[in-house]
Amino acid sequence: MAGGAGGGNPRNPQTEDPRREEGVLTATRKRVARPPRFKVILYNDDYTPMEFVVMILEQIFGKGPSEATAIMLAIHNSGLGIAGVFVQEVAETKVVQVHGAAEQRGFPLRAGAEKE
Ligand code: TYC
Repeated sequence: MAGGAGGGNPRNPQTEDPRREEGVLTATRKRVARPPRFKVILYNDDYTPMEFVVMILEQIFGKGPSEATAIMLAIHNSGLGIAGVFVQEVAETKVVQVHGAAEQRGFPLRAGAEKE
């Protein structure tokens, strides 16, 4: 059938479905839960090497070298910074990974997860 199933205007599929008529859309649409997001914050200290923080930002947070360096320097200069934003379980796992990697090397780097 020309114009697609249902015969509605293919450029305006809202006209095809009676549940989507004007004024009804918000009343019938299923609400999709959007889970809260958590910032993973890295804190500055005087002992963790800059290169190690950059490596953490690359390996655990998936940043490229220039963004990782910029975030590390912002933390170094301001005291803390956001490494990434995730759902709670992922954020908490990243915090554990940061602490594990830092402790393995004997560095005092600290991280925390904070609800947005
Ligand atoms: N301040 C550290 C140094 O001068 C570098 C550093 C940056 C440490 C960021 C922790 O989260 C941090 N070696």
